[in-house]
Amino acid sequence: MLASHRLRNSKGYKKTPTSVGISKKCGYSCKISSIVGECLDIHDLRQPSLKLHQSDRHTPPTASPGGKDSWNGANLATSPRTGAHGVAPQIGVRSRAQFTVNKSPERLPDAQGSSLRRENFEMEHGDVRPPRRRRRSCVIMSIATVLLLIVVVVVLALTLSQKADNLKRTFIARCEKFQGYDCQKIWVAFEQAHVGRDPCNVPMEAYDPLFAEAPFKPACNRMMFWSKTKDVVHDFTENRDCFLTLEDTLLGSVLDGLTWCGKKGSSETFSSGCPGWKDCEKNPVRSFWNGASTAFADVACGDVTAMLNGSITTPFSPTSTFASIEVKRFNSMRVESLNVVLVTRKNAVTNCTNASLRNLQEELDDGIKYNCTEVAESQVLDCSSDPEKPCGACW
Ligand code: JS2
Repeated sequence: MLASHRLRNSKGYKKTPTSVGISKKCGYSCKISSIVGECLDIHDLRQPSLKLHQSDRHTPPTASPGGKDSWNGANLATSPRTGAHGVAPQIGVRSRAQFTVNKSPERLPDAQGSSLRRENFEMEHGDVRPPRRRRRSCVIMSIATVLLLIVVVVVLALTLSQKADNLKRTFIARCEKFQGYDCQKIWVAFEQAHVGRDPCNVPMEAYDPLFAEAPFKPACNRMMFWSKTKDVVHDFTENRDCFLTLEDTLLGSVLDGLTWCGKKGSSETFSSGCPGWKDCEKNPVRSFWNGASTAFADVACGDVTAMLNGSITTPFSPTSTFASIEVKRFNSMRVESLNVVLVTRKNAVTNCTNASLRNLQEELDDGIKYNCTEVAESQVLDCSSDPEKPCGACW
């Protein structure tokens, strides 16, 4: 619906040539010619059979107050405030119109017909209901709008808090899979790291109390690190207890795949509307995983294994968590050797002579022996699904 006033800018009538508009102020629809900018055609919808026409553009009816005009006996009260049948002032004043009365009763056979006709009529001619009814429907509309807004806000708030509750429920449910831990205490230690803080100002150290509450225990000769092989490595470690990755520890498995953050001035933990991994350095999820990787690599001991991806050109990517955090923490005091398992698919693009793997050897703490084995992904998956096969025989 075009509000005629909006079509009228301060300088007069420049917009779309002709259009039917319902003037917000008067609530009437009228054909507006942007050329002359006047109502060309006005219909009084209260009397669906009454059609106000402006045959001659520039001569409005000079109806005498309450008197019959010369057009088909239409009765036009022309007081500037209400005009004929309460028609809005601008008709009386500026537009010249011809009024025709079409008395054909058959046009409105029954209620359904009449409302249909009324609709078409209103579509064509705008809202001609009496001011009181119009005000009432406006009030009803605004109440409905306000109610709708309240419902939307309430639903949104409920959804958000539900999402936050879901996060806590998931956390506790996953935590309780591990025996001997006080999961409520661990949740509190987890929350204190980010609640009420700017979600881009949560450093790794903020999670130290959490790592103290659920420390990573060393699993010498069984610790598995990985990079760009998340699915195949976890398929292997979830089915075989030969090796342990960070995501197989309590904290790693509880928070794997989850997103969370806090907000200044709020005591809640949110799971949506949080900064992404790359949005800012010190976001809660990134700080947690960097802190967890640091703490997990710090307890690595004996023969350590790393499953890397032989189907990408840089299996040891300098920006990866494995390269930028974990390898740097391997201390030859604890770590005897690092065995790289380079998982290759049919479309393997590299092998153990890959340049980035030479960078890895240079990165390793002196004294840590290095070994690399290319293994077909299918062989790893076979081993995952065959618990009888000894771990050492998988590669
Ligand atoms: C965001 C997540 C999650 O050695 C491995 C593991 O110890 C791991 O924690 O970090 C190393 C792998 O990271 P890298 O080398 O960057 O490999 P990637 O394939 O790019 O995996 C990135 C995932 C790092 C940590 N992380 N980060 N959200 O849900 C999530 N889960 C994990 N493990």
